[in-house]
Amino acid sequence: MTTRGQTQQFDKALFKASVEKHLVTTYAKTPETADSRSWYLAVGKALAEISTGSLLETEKQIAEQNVRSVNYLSLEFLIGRLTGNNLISMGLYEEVSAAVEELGLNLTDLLEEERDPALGNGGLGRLAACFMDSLAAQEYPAVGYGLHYEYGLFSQSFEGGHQVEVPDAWRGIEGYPWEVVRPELGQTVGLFGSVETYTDKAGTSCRRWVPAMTVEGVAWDLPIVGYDNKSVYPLRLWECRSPAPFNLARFNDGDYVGAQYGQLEAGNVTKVLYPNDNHDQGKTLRLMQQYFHCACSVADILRRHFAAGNKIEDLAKLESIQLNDTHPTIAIPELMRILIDEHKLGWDAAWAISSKVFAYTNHTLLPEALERWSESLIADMLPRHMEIIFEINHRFMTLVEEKWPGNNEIKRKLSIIEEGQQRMVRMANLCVVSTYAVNGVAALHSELVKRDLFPEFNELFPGRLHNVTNGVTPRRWLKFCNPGLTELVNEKIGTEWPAKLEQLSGLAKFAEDKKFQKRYLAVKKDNKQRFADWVQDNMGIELDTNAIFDVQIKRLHEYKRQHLNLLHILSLYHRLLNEPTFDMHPRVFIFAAKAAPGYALAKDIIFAINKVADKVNNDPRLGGKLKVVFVPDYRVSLAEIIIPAADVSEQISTAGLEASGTGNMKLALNGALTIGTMDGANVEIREEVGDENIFIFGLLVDEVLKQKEEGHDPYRYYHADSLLRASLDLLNTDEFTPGNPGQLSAIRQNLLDGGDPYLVLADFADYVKAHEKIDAEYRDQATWARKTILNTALVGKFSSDRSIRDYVNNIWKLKAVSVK
Ligand code: H2P
Repeated sequence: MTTRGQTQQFDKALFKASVEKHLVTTYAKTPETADSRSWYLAVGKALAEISTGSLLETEKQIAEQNVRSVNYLSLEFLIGRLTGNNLISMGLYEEVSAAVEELGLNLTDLLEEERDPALGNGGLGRLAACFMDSLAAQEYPAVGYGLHYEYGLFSQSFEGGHQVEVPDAWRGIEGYPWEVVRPELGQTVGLFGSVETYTDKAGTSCRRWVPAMTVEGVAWDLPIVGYDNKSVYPLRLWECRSPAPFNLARFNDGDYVGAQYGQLEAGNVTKVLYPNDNHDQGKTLRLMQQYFHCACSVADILRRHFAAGNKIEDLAKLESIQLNDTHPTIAIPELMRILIDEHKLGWDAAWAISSKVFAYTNHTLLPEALERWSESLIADMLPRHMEIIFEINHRFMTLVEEKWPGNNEIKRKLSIIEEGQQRMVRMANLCVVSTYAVNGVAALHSELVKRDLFPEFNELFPGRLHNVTNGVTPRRWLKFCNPGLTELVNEKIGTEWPAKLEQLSGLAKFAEDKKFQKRYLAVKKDNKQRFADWVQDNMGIELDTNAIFDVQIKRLHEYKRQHLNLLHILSLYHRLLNEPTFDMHPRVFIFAAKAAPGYALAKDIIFAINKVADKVNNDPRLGGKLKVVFVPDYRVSLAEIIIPAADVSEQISTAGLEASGTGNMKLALNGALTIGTMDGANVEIREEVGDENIFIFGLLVDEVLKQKEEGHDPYRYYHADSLLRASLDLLNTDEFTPGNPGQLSAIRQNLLDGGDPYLVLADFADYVKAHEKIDAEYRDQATWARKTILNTALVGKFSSDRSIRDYVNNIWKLKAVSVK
């Protein structure tokens, strides 16, 4: 029996039998002994059985058609829980809900048992997950390649307000029900050793790498289920294991390997995801992770290529490899090595292929976040790759000399190798030189990539630099996470929008409709209640759903300026206590964020927000007007309950520094009004929703640059603005840390004596003004309703389906394959 939208044959009795079978045979529980978690695992396994069949069938049909596909290489895929989302894509949500009910279970409760696979830090990893969802939904042939970390991003708790990190064993003891191991796809990866010259049969002198050791790559596939179709694409995650026993005689040769043995335990390579502290620290194990990921993935791409009967010369015709940031850059010299050393192509022939296979996405302009690896580290671990990088650079420098004869300054600037005490390899430069397309992730960001980051490259390679504005999947970020709004939208514009988000514009005509406004606001209220209940149950804080829910959820970083938000909260606290005429609508400030374990100031900011929260949440003098909630352990499943409950979306980075943002899109889609700077995709959100439906403040990119050039003087703002002064000075008292003054002063110190590198003080006054406007406008509920409805209606552009079509049309040139 198949119902509408259902893409899989579904027989309720058979499904129930399968769940019960897995409960007993896979998880060794009986219906009597099973707890909720065992039932969730059994349901997950029963569903995975269906999707694995479809995955194999999709692989087969795509291989038979031998069409062009994209390979998305990313060190991070922040997929979130799969069960609920896959049920929606399979069109089986109601059916499975009914089936488990007959087993005496509740689907919503079961879904809560799934741990988030936290295989990413933030936006970059979440984007990769949305892109896989959109590739499968639109049936553009694709494979996602990532790493099978044993531990994902740490889980976070707070002790006395301080962040504490605990390892995240996301698979649990039983393993993750959705993953399936593919032993036949295993790869062997070399490391260290040397390069030797030898003479081949034809008498030609050749180079080859003789690794000192090898490790084994094991492939695990997670199913990416296409929405409302029969395609299931693999997200292939590589796990590193040691071959038993370490078998190369050379392993015992050189002491240099022996000396590093501790780090070389193969099992360590994919042990844990590196937290993103936006600071390259040249960690050996991180480079090893990157190479392991690339070597396994490139080998698997070639395996598929040859298995379909293709020749190496046709590689660029059939495969594109998208590098998600510079993290998988080492795939470039890896492919060159294979083409030259193993397939015996000459340099030019190899380059002609390789440079048409790779494309690169840049996600940041922050100089400290642009990866650089020391030449000596690469030369030691991957000696042949280092040779190839030198050769790429040598030929590139010839090109630069032709374009700008005798200009050594330009050469120094563009060179892949950075000269200095320790020579460094600039991975972004390697990417731009070696790929056929480079893209930024929002219009403004892509302009800045052209204008400020790579201007000379843009001259040298006209047409190589593109923009693809990010997007988010409407399936997870509206249909799944906001059932109330989904129902309302379905009623007004039908049910096709999850695959055609631009149709949401059909809601605009109801923006003034009083009845619709009421219902829309009622949905928001319900979502706020759902979140408030969660906060009550998990944190013991009571929230009033009549208050404005003001949300900032994202990685903790100075450039994202959670401390600007904090200063505003301090200013409200100060005014409530000191300005007798000051009035404000009750506000709940909601934060969620992890700080990289080594990032001291980020951790100080978390501590300060927690301390301020302790105080204001319990201060009767504030009359309940001000609440602050820092939700611990931010993750996808938390975002799914916070976002639908948000009234205000904080997107307040220093202009020019947030490449795009994607939380801004999710929040606007769910009806939160943005308070934001002219940065990243905020600029395009404003274009779509209109200036009157967004609260823009702060310096523009060029004003930021000018102010930095002229020398930003934080004390000038401090002395000129008494509210700012009062707010900052609160950090020096013991107001929030009774008996311990100075515990929060590091932030104040950074902003005043540390030079305020992210211009927090310069934007403070304008930010406060924008918040006052929000306060006033929220009080007029009809106006607010119109604005929030228009936000949902007018952000259809930010579907990741559109982003993927941009990539497909402008970069990858793929044709959809409809799986039968
Ligand atoms: C980063 C950028 C965001 C961007 C995202 C996806 C690295 O994410 O900073 O501006 O939207 O990539 O392109 P994040 O800061 O969340 O880790």
